[in-house]
Amino acid sequence: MQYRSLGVISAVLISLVCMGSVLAAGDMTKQKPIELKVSLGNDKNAMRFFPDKLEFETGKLYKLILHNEGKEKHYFSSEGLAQAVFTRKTQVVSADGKVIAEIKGTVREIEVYPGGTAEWWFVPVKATEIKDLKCTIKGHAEAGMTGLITIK
Ligand SMILES: [Cu+2]
Repeated sequence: MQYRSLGVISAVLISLVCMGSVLAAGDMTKQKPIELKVSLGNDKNAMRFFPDKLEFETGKLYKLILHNEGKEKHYFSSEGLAQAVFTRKTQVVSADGKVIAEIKGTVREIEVYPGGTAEWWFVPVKATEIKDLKCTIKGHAEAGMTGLITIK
């Protein structure tokens, strides 16, 4: 009899714990973000994304840190990525690492000035291959500023 009630109590506790984790996973934008840094140009090559092959997984929260190490401004532009993610927010970061602006709403393109940093927080919602990542400044994509994004 005692063992039986222990069994029932354990079953109830186990279900409560499971429900808790199900509820916690319900809001995918509240996870601890996976950080990924992309440099827009650097001193060796001003016309490239480093890295230029990006991989994400659906259902995980990412903090994509776009930092311009070069001497001219660049765009991180991808209609395909914009359509495959849910954007939680975008942040503008000052030179000393403080968040100085937070923008809500969908994102398609981010322009980052020399030395500047922007963070795009998003959750991929669609598995796909995206080939339209580029810098939209005239001549930059042609010079090699393009990239490939895979969402698994
Ligand atoms: Cu550019």
